Amino acid sequence: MSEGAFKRYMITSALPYANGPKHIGHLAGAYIPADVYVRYLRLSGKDVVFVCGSDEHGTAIPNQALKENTTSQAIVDKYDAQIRKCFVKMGMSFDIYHRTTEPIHHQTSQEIFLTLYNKGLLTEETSEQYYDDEAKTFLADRYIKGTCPKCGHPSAYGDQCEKCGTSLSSKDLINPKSTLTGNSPVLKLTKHWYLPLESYEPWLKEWILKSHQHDWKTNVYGQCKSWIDAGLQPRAMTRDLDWGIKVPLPDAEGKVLYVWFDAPIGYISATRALFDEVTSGHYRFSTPQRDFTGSKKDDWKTYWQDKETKLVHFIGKDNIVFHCIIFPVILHATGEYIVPDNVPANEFMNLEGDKMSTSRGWSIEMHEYLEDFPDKPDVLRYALLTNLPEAKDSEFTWKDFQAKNNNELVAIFGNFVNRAFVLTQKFFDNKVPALGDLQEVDKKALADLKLFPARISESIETYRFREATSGLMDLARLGNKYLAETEPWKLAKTDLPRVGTILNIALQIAANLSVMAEPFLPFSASKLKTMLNVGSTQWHHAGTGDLLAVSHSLGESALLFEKIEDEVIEVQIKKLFDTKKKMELASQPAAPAKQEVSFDEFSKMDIRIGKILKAERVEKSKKLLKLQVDTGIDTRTVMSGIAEHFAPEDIIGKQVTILVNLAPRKIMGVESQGMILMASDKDGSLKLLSPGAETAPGSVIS
Ligand code: B3M
Ligand code: ZN
Repeated sequence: MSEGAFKRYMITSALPYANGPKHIGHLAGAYIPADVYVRYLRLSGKDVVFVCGSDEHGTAIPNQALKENTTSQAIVDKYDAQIRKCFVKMGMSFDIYHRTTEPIHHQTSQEIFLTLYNKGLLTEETSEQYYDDEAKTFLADRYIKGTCPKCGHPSAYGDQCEKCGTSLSSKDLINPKSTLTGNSPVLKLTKHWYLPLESYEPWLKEWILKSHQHDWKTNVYGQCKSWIDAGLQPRAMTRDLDWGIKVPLPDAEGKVLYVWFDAPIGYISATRALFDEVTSGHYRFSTPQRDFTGSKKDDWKTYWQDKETKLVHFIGKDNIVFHCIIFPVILHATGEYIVPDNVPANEFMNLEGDKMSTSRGWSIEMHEYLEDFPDKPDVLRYALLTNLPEAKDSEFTWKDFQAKNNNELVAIFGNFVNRAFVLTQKFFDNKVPALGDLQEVDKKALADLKLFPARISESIETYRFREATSGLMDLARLGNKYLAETEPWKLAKTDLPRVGTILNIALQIAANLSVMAEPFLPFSASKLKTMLNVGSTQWHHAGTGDLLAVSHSLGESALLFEKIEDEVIEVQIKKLFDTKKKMELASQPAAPAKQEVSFDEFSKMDIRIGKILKAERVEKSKKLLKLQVDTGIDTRTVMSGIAEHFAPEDIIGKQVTILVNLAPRKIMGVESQGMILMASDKDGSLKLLSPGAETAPGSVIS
């Protein structure tokens, strides 16, 4: 269908798993580009609904609950709240951010499952699945780990290898292990419902390979083609699990819908919830970004079932098969739903030369960025947009982030706007001056300005957001260059009307920037509009030199962007390396056991509870503390190499464990009579071993 044929837009961003914080690679993949697209559509007067929400099912959730020693519900509550808050602060303009644990989502998913079931489109099969005998449970997806048959990665999951991205089934794994007990699982019979993907091959070939060969991105089209060419297989749509949406059939005790069956349906239930909320006025998850007056509860259907709706899914590359093959097959098979017009998936964004990963501590988490740079969501948006992994993996570096801010946002965009404002304040009482006769340089600037809206539109509509963002910065460059060429500050004494003409044009360019920057830099665009004292303008009005009337009073000016100093960047780089090191140490196995000793040998050690009475630094030694310890037997001096870990004042009065019959040794001229026992933690820090409750000094440890 051609662009003009669509009446409305249904835009989705991948539902993030609520099993942990999300990082800036996620933002670059499925979120910021979608937000630019949607804001642009809204500014262009289009009818658009933009949905997202937390993906709260799947084995990733109970797995995380196990790690944090809490319940699945507590995990999704915690991370849904965190992710939701970060998205707001980053300017993500969802009409609704929903949750897949909501009843309306369970209902919608079960309805769609039953539609397929009742049409006889699901096959029932009993097959062998891995089972953990000790935990007494089947091991779905992420409950099982093993070596990837494709790339040899030793901890690939039962559904996917995170290293090479291959989608797997647990039986493909080499040397599989249960993540619950570490045991090797056994095979056991169980019944599941399958979607026979192979029956849809002809339809998929027609729909993707023929119809979308030219408008889908090559990375997306290529992945789909290789999937289809390799031959599709039936895929189980249910799991043996106690966390998820119950399979709505009588003989399905203990079974839930596969998370990749229900999660994309989350887009539909979010839309349904949105229309429920805007028609009832009872808002829980929506923050409608447009006027929904006159809408009806059932209007969600037009966005999902009317052929004149353009459905676009924004995702990362690891989700391609689910959004281009499995979910469309489900939608198509119902006979009721439309399928996506495009799925502009991005590749991955690496970080400082390595793959971004929260679990390895090599990432920039959204919430941490926002804690450190609370007033700079636009700077991150800009740094990501100019560096999107659109055609291939890209790389984020802190130095580049700083350069994008200092050399582009500050030096070009901010500087241009600032100069136009300062001069207008100084010479024209902060009012837009009149336009006099135009010189060649003015005509050229206005003619160039005219080309920008179409140029940026074209990039956005073809999902080339990097290009669109440089288009925006080129507009600021145009303004900067115009001022550099006309040098109005030199003319004030001799030709004030000429200065007025130049500033009129410069301010018109600034006003155009405030319109066209909105999708990319929403916070700065709104600040600039306040400075210009203007409201919102639709995209199709942009490109002209008459956005501001002569004599229009400008608002108060402020700095749009501020320089980021080297020290700030160094702190971030250090933090990155420190976190990685901490995670590496934490994931190291404990030191192997030492050689066996006899009971007699062990009983020779006389270990007691002691109390530190005095502690002082030792001159010329960085490591040593001189301690006076009450051993219950006597008070003695112990030289202890712990000065880098403890301040003397912090350990005075502490109960410790002391080996009292260690042969005395002279250390730095002082006789040390015994040894304080310590645990050295994984991160290299030392911990005192104190009894669990106040214990008399001299108590024997055995
Ligand atoms: N939660 C996977 C991911 O976060 C999954 C996306 C669901 S989109 C319907 O990568
Ligand atoms: Zn692999």
